Amino acid sequence: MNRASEQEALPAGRKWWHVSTVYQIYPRSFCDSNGDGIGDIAGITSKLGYLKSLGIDLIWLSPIYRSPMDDNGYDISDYQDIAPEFGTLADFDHLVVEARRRGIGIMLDLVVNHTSDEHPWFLESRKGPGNPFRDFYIWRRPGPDGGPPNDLMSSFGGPAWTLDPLSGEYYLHLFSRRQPDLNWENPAVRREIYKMMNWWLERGIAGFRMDVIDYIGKQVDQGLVKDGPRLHEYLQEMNRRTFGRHDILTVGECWSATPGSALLYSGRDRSELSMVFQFEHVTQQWDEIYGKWRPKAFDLVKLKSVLSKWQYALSEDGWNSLFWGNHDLPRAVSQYGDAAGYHSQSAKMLATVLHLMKGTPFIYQGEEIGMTNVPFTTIDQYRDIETLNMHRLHVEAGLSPEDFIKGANQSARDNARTPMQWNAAAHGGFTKGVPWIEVNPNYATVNAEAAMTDERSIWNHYRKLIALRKTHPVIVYGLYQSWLDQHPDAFVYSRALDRDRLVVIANFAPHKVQLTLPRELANPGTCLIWNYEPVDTLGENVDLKPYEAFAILCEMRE
Ligand code: TEU
Ligand code: CA
Repeated sequence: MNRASEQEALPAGRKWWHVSTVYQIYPRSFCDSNGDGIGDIAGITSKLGYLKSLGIDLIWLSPIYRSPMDDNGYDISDYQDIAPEFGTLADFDHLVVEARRRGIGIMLDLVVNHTSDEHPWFLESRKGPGNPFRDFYIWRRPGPDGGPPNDLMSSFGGPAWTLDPLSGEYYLHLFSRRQPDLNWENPAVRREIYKMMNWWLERGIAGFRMDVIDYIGKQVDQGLVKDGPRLHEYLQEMNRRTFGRHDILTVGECWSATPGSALLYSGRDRSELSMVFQFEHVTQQWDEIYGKWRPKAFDLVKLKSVLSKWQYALSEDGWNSLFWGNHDLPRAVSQYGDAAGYHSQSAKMLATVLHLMKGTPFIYQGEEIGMTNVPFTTIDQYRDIETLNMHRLHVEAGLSPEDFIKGANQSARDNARTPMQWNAAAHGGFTKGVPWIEVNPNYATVNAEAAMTDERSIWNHYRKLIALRKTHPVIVYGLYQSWLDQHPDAFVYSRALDRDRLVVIANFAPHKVQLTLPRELANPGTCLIWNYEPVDTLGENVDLKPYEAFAILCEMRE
């Protein structure tokens, strides 16, 4: 893919990734080429034809680096090598070349808030004060009571500090104790990271997804983790010293992002990132105290207000990323649709609503065939460190194991991590061996092979949406406007560019819905996408079937 020449042809302010669709692969669960039960790079390469026919432009690879796999690769022990279970550097280079041949770029997951406790930097650092690597990490003396220096907590449960008996000091880990946080205030740390990033850029990668990047400016002694005072300074420095010289896509994972901070990260004159992942539509469904483990009832009015707020806020500057799911989140059709009653219709409806908004859409592996949450019955079937830790803490605190599993089947990260379902063969065709985590038993009907041969499948719907983005600038650049904001079941929005107006109408309910549209939306046009029958003329009264969604393109009168 020749990005530089593509870029030259684009008008000012336009980027190749505005028109792109990204596909996220969780390597461990995508395709196992050698029967050891673990997905690998050769497996991914063998599925490039599948991804090409889906039409995606970029692959975001969750971490493939050498790692003890305490957190499935988000704990890196060597940034410049590949985990042996995933393959070799030669396999990776081959993947880059083969992907590029099909016009697909490879985007790496940059996990630089922390490393593994087996990273050589940490092994050195741990040797004690005075070691040249001591300040690569964040060490503090015990608090006055001999306990942790302060009450910062780890995302995976328990204190964010662990005592190292060797020096009698605590080190910080905002995730597992095997993921010590790097000290970004140390210029030597930043220098090493930039060197490593440049090494990958030279290998021809097309982007970086940056893990919890809003943490790197943390001020530990103030108890401040997100959005620290030097965060944007570091990102500008990183941009200048690494990818600023390359035409790549960068997306920061920022759970703390607000529309205001998103403009700092992704504003056109900021020289930071292309875009961020914000999670407001995700966390608005979480309980204030128990978070995702006690989700609130689905509230479409709230969801629409969050999504629209972001569309409006980044309409002139900055850029949105669009996603329903990823490797940390429940399956989209289970979370926002109706996997049991209206599997196909609701999955297509969700895709329609997301892909026709302004921003770059991200598809999480298996979403394009409507993969669903898991029906696990015991904790032994779970693998994720976060879930295993939380299980222990919650059950110790008195929750019944049955209730925990019920919650986990709705919210745990393993919902997204069961193997990709390729066909109706054993283990969904993911492996010839025993998979590291059980496949979802619905693979006999929900699988890629069946989806590709069915003209009306969810897969073909995604394919159509991805293609529409390439042929209709109104989808990429059209001005967003939402309608009927208080309607409890329907999501209606329009996009306008020059004389094109796209109207998107979706029913989020498992029952019929009647709408009265504002007169200005009622026009004849051409139906671009639908999940029941095409609708070519919008009257003021619209009858929607359960989870019906469609989009009509109208040409406006002068
Ligand atoms: O996730 C960041 C993060 O905060 C998650 O732990 C999140 O709170 C949780 O998954 C919500 O369910 C990133 C990665 O995406 C995740 O896979 C890693 O475990 C984590 O960072 C540590 O690297
Ligand atoms: Ca394998």
